Amino acid sequence: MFTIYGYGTFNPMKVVATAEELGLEYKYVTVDLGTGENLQPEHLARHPLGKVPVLDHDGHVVFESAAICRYLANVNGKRLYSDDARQASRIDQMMDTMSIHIGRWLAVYFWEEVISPMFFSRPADAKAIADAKGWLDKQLPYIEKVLSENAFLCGKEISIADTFAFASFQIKDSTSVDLTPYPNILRWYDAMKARPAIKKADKVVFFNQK
Ligand SMILES: N[C@@H](CCC(=O)N[C@@H](CS)C(=O)NCC(=O)O)C(=O)O
Repeated sequence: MFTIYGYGTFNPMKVVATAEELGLEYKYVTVDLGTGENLQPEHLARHPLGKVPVLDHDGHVVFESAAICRYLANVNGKRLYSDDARQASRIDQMMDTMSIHIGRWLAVYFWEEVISPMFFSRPADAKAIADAKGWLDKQLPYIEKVLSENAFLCGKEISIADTFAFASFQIKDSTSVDLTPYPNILRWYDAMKARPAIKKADKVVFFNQK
């Protein structure tokens, strides 16, 4: 039995989108970050840093969204991943590029334009946004080139790199991130968004409807 602990944000979306694309049966449990439920002993026992998402697979508890996505693929015949070391390294490379670089700068927009005003009554920090934009202007052309050569981020088939990255790119729908200079990223984004599994994941994570 898979249980995913999450909240209506982008890191849990990476995991739920992966679970849905794999066609898994799972239970989704909301951990309310708004009331600090993530910092209660029950959740700290699952995740020592008090974050979501967390996966519990029959008592085997895993945190960090990338690790969870790989685990879900590995225990499901490596679907959406690969048993070829070279292809797996390409998928890992793309997920790390998203986590460490591009996803990080997209998250700045979400933090500054959505979280800060909503939860801390603080306006977006224009300098933080300008810095993030500067980095994205340098880094997004790489993703645009990748997607001009293939339908998906790691080739002709969807992989966990796509489900993982899609969740970060969703930030564009609630912030001023402008992807119009990148038609192939937008083509990929719209195609991902239209997939039944992604629509389902969106409902589960952002509207709590299983
Ligand atoms: N690198 C982690 C990031 C997890 C993370 O920061 N999750 C946020 C929600 S998207 C969270 O739990 N924040 C609560 C807090 O920091 O108190 C992952 O990918 O799982």
